[in-house]
Amino acid sequence: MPASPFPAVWTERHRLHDPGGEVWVGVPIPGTEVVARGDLIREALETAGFPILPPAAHGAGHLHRVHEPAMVDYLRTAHQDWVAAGYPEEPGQDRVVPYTFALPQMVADRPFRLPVAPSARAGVYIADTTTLIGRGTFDAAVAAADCALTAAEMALAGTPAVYAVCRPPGHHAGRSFCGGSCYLNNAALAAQALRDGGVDRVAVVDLDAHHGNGTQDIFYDRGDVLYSSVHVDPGAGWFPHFVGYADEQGRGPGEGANLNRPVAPACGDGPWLEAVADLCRAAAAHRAAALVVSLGVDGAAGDPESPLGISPAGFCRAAEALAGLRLPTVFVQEGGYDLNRLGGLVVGTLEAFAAAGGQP
Ligand code: SP5
Ligand code: ZN
Repeated sequence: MPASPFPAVWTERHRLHDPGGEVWVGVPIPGTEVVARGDLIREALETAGFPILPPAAHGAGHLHRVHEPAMVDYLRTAHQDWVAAGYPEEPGQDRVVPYTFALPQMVADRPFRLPVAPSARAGVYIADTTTLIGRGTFDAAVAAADCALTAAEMALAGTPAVYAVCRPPGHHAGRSFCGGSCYLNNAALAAQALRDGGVDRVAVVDLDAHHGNGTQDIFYDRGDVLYSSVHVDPGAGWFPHFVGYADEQGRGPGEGANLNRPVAPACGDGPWLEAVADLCRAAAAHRAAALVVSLGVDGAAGDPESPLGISPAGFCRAAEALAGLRLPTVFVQEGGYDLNRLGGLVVGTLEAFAAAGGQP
């Protein structure tokens, strides 16, 4: 099989999303999910000779296959409602950021009331204070979703491997919540598009340093889409904190179709690659006919958002293991925040996949 680069789907519309930093433990800090990420990845792809294609526009109907319509409507209108409420002038915040949260024990067993104040409404749909919404956030999130959907459609049409350069990322966005710098779940949209295009069983393998609690949420009750993830152990104090433990294995028809392999902080390549091998075995046992890879490279040594310490060669070994599945594959960009290494890590991983003949 030739080691030729495969197509990447990218759009400059990612630049519409500038979260303008994040609020962490109450303090506004610069944040790491920055506009430059999308451009650095594009430059690295271009230099390496990957064909770069624009996404096709998809309607809200595609988004509603994995997201609650009310949540999509919220995202669409949140920033304009925020501005209309005057928060940019008083107290001086021009991004949507929640201050109070609809904790389940506070609102359970009562008729649900959508808060009137936009500041409070944010706490219904946004799970943390690091996922800010600016003027162009919704349009950029839709453009990222379009990249993932276009990539899935190319896979359905016979392209053996395709890479969706999604920014903002998606795997922390659930059926009706946003969080962790994610708004719409690009990987889940790709997996659902593959299902809707006639693929009976799909496997999602999530290599991002963090557990993809949004993707898990979306598919937790379903047996047709396996969700599997290696990530830094939430039990060791890491985001997303509440979810991502090994005993979360799916529910009802989805029982056994959710696999979490938390690994220890600073584990390095060895334990991480053992976990990746488990995820590949699970994808094969699931008899998946297509693969979606949530490709976060924030597990890399030196990344500011994770302590895993994975080497560039480690990501290549993971790519080779995925290639061994010989499945049509859609890569979806998630995290990765070391701006000096981001482009090289992504391209190196994709090239290792191609060189290993990762095509059916
Ligand atoms: C897509 C993705 O990788 N999201 C991960 C978001 C993790 N954010 C956790 C927030 C922690 C705040 N970061 C502060 C860094 C200070 N060293
Ligand atoms: Zn991450």
